[in-house]
Amino acid sequence: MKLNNRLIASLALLATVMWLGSAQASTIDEIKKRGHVKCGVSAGLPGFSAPDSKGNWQGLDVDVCRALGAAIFGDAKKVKFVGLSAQQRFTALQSGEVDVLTRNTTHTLSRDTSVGLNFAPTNYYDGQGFMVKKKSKITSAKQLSGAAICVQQGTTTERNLADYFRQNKMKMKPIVMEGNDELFKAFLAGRCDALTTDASGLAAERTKAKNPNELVILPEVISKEPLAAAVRHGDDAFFDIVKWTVYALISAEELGITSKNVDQKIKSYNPDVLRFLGKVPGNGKALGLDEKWAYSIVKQVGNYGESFEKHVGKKTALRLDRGLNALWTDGGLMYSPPLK
Ligand SMILES: N[C@@H](CCC(=O)N[C@@H](CS)C(=O)NCC(=O)O)C(=O)O
Repeated sequence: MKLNNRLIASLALLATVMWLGSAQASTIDEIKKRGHVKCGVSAGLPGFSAPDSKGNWQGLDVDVCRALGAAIFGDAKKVKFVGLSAQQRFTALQSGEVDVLTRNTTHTLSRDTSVGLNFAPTNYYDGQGFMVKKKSKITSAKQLSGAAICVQQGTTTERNLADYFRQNKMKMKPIVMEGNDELFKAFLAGRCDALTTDASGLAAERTKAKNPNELVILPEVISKEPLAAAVRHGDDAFFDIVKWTVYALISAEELGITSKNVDQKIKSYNPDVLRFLGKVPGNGKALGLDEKWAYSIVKQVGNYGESFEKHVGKKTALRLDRGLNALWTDGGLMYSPPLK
């Protein structure tokens, strides 16, 4: 009898552990049941994520989210965007308010461990910089000793700023705020001498100014900011989907598959192309997705290079170079492991 009770108790414990395990590992089931992916994004960072004049979200980070909709549902529109400040983002992910952050978030050791995140591959290699007003005549960060510097709360930027000034034996006064817009307004109003954040963020903010040419980004890049999508710890299946969705965007560019030529590429003789497009099956099944998952990404969203040029490239207001974000074959760091 005692043995029986113990057996029942052990089985109950095992069942609870298995249930907890499966409950934790079910983001993708929840997404499928709900019918859309919930992505946490920056609320107003032109080029990365911001609503356009018609209220449609646009940007390089937004495209990662749309690519997830395309991969999971075959429909890039099956996504919802939740605008989050830097301070709000991790709580929103942990509480389940969003499934994934596609929000210019730097991959760091502490976020990967203590904050409990898993990072997808970097979708924008960045570094922290400073912006000043042209009329200040400042041309180097080394001239900022004694300056008041505007910085956003809850970012890697805050710590890098302190480190940089300490390392260079310079003093500064941080002006810290949570809201991006209020921070930029404070900078324009002269409450600080310089604004600091990721260089891409500076380029994005500059486009909001009445006269962007009056603002200068200084040449120093003081940190490494690999920006990547992130999911919660403990859900390998969903992590795999997010990871390979980003790789698919990069891989499509490597294979020369674009939103324009994707339908012709189905007739290709290249086995990597055929596997990518699902003509040779296997990748979809391995991820628990339709075999056309990667086809849908490129058809509806484009490849990484297309997304880059459309939102942040030379012909946009941000005018960013590919730089480190070029393919490895062009001297950059963008490289996808094989989709096979
Ligand atoms: N990459 C840094 C900074 C990210 C960040 O939040 N930057 C600000 C300044 S560019 C931003 O995106 N703000 C947009 C917003 O709050 O909507 C991090 O992960 O901590």
